Amino acid sequence: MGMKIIDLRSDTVTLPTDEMRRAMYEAEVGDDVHREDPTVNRIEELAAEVMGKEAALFTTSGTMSNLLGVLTNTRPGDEIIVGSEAHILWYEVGGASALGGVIIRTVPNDEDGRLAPADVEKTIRAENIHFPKSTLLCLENTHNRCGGAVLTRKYTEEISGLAHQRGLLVHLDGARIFNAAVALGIPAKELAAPVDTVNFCLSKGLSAPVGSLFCGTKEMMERARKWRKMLGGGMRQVGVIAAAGIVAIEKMVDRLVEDHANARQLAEGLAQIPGFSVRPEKVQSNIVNFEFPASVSDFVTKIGERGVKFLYRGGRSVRAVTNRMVGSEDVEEALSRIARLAKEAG
Ligand code: TLP
Repeated sequence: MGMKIIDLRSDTVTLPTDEMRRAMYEAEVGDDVHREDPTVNRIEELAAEVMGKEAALFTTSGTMSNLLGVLTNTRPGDEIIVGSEAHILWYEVGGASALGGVIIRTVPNDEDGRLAPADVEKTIRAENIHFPKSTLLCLENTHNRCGGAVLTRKYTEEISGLAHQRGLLVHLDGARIFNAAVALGIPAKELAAPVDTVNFCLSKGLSAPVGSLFCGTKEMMERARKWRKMLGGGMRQVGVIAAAGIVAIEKMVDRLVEDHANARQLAEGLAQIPGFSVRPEKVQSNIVNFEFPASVSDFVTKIGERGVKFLYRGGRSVRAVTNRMVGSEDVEEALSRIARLAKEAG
């Protein structure tokens, strides 16, 4: 019998909507390296508008946008400051160092994805013949490894103000900035206002198949465009992809509240299953980090065999990310499969 697969590994597994596929089919296109793709030009204008920046650049991925954040805002030999749990540090293959030639210095992230201003302050290098120059602070909102934690506008202003005062620029990894905006009930541009450059992704909760946007000043985007070309990211009739991204920005943001409600439902349900450790009150967006009981060895593999997919984080730690492919009734079904497995094991 067909068992429904409930995939909670990531919101990157979302498939394009029918409206996106139609928009892709009908997209007006041209050679974007010559800036002649009207659909790409449109998404870049739209992205700049929603982030409140002068300009934007369509990129292949969040990884590329974040790398552009480093390449555009620093010089080789500089030091960048990132959170100890930052995606840039953990999951971007060390590109900032390998390709940007920068030193990555970390400051501890608290469980809410924040960096303590005092820690940032003391990490910024003074002027000294021996020292590299601190030129960039990187933030992340929502914060992936910190369980989808949301940074508020006030915090973003405070920490960015400190960096600016000391002569650093600020890059925001806003891969899931719309989740943060929806959770706070404010426009995304308010969260991006205090920073110099921001990345956001189309291919996560917003369900587009490919693409991210890197946003900042016109002058920064001109330099970033050249870096993107060097990285092999100068694409041609890429309006075919951008068309889906326009639907993502215009139509897919508001429904993120459903993913957030489902994440809360999942966390509350897990809290009821003996041995599972989770803090539902900490769930602010679409990510739930939890621990499974010692009695259920190999939890992720075993529950995977029963059609519920999670991301294993090491030890007894697991990540779930709710997304458009998983409804409230699927969360209920996942919880009952988990409860059954736990009962059989323990
Ligand atoms: N994150 C992916 C994996 O890399 C872990 C996921 O499934 O969550 N910034 C943040 C905060 C991200 O979560 C991701 C993707 C990226 C950047 C990179 O985006 P892509 O995958 O488009 O390069």
